[in-house]
Amino acid sequence: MFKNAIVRKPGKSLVNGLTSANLGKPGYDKALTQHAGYVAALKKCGVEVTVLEADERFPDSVFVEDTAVVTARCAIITNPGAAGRKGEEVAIKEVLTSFYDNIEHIQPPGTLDGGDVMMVGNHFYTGLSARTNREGAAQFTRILKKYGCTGSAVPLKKVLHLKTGLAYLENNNLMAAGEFIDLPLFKRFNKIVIDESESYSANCIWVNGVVIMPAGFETTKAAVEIAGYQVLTVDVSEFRKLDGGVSCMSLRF
Ligand code: CIR
Repeated sequence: MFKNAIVRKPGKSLVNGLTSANLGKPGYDKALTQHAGYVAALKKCGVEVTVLEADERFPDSVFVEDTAVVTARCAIITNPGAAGRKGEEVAIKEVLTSFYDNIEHIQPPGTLDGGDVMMVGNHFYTGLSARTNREGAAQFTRILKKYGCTGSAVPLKKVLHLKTGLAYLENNNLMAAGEFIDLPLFKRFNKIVIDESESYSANCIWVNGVVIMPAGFETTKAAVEIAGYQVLTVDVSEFRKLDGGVSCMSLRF
């Protein structure tokens, strides 16, 4: 169960965020409203939400997930892989020190984005992506070992982050899209296979038994409900324009 979540409000500089989506520029006012809706959904799942003010220096800083990996035993501050995002992690570390005694770091030349890490109990799958390099993943696995956890690497082919195409819903249930559907590594899971036309909806989060997912993906929503979950949908269209989604917008622990 998660007790806490940390989020950061989007800033006006959001319009300059990194993207490959080709969906146009996000609207600031709309993004603020959507962000408030996202926070409300987290609260409905019973977590205490720490809402950080916008940091205009970093257009992508609303995507706090990439700056740290928060586990039951330690917080690992990342070295984000995109040049323009390096430094976002400094303020997140300050916040996490009031929640964690054990804080670790990914050190250069290692890079790692939290969006590349999927937690399954004490095991952490780490995507090797344009953002997370082998050195970052190796450091991460060494840190996990210190805390009695394990890690394994998953080379990515197309997606930005591992959790762009995967979401673990506990109880051995895994949502999978695109390149992950037939990957032998994930054979042991009960898979909720996401249709190509709804692949964006693979980026969802399990929060205390409830699944928060993006609005507008009815086939996926029905499949998650059939699997036995209550679903909360949130409109995150403005964040999608920056390749972000519901997992990227919070740290949950
Ligand atoms: C970026 O390219 O870094 C942001 N525009 C999107 C980050 C999405 N984060 C995530 O999937 N964890």
